[in-house]
Amino acid sequence: MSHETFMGEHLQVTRRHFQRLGLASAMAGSMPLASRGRSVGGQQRGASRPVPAGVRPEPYFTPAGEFQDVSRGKPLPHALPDEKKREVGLTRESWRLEVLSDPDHPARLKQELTGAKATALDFQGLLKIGETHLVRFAKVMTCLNMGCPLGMGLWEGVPMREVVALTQPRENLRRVFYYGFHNNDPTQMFRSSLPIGRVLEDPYDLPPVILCYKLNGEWLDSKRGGPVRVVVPEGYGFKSIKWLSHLVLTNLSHANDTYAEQNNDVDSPLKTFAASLSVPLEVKSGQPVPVSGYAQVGISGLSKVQICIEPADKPVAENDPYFLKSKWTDATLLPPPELWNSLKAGKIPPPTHGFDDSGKPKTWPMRLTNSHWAALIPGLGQGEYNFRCRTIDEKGQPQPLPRPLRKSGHNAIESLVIRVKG
Ligand SMILES: Nc1nc2c(c(=O)[nH]1)N[C@H]1C(S)=C(S)[C@@H](COP(=O)(O)O)O[C@H]1N2
Ligand SMILES: [Mo]
Repeated sequence: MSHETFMGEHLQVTRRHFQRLGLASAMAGSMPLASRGRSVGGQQRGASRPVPAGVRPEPYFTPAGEFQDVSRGKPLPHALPDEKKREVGLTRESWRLEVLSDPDHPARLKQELTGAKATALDFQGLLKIGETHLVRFAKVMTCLNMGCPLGMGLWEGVPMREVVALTQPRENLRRVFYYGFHNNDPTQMFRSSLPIGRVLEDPYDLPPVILCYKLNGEWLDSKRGGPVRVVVPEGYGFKSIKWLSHLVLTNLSHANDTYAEQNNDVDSPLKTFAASLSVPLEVKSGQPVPVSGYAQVGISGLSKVQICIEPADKPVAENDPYFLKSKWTDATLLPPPELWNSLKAGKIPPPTHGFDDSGKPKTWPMRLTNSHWAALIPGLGQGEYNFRCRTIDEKGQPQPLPRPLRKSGHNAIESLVIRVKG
């Protein structure tokens, strides 16, 4: 989807919102919603910077082919020729999953699932589990350090615990390591891990950790990690290993994720934060300024999005890195989409975690997904202003609190300049 089409869609939902407020004319004026670059990490980018692919008011779910891709591997596993994919287990027909005990820190299992013993799980076996244990949930895929989402998906599969159970673990099992196809080159292995407790049980009403084989109702394609990937509902992207080939059951007590190598915090779940999508670069004095954007709803939920506009020459308050002393006003959180256009029939099929049987979200905004917001700033006097937005989570904590540290997930407050002409 092109940048123009994307912004067209965003404008459509926000326009509907402003029209309900009787403000259609305010928007007609100087084409105030002309898109501009989003800021990332507080730095303003050029006006031509494309809107992040993963942020969609409608159709809301990102078509699989439009996710942003950050996959590693030389060659990229999804770029291998079909014949090679068949040979290495990257097709539904050839896929096999081994579930092994870690030789260095063994877990005691009744049996391993191995290729050698012809007990490895195949795709039919996985689907069989799905007949009785199907899990489906909405989740935004976000890369830890990038902040901007790679895509919003409706992910479908079976709980990892059902596959672990096939080995009949007895004791000495504290963690699951897992990795996928990596061109048979140990230096290319991209692995992640979870405490066994998270795999066996779902705290705080989270969906289970799944072995995923469908996205938005279609088979998971090769680029998104198919035939099978892990999806960890509350995790950043690096926990959701693609081209899954191995689960290793271990008695080691700590993480050994590939992502830990870059000074990343590999245990912290998704944060809540807001970002703008449409803020005018320049407006006329006295004219109301419509602004809009999205918020990622992390583990602590979302109660509000707020905005703040201050003269650019206002002295920066001391000891206030999070602008707690600034004057913030509430933006409007936009309702869920009426049609889920990227899905067949435009509907969320039952059962889906967090949705009722008619396909309506049980709560909104919904944790682990994107929400959209809009606000109208009253007319301003001539000059330059800093525009900021932030979230307040369900516990009342303003972004980037309670977790402002950068390496546990991007959530810096962004800052944009609006010029008001006489
Ligand atoms: N096997 C494998 N899995 C992987 C990766 C990878 O490079 N190789 N990248 C991870 C990272 S860092 C992210 S952010 C997500 C991105 O998922 P997506 O490609 O579906 O957007 O995949 C994760 N899973
Ligand atoms: Mo990532």
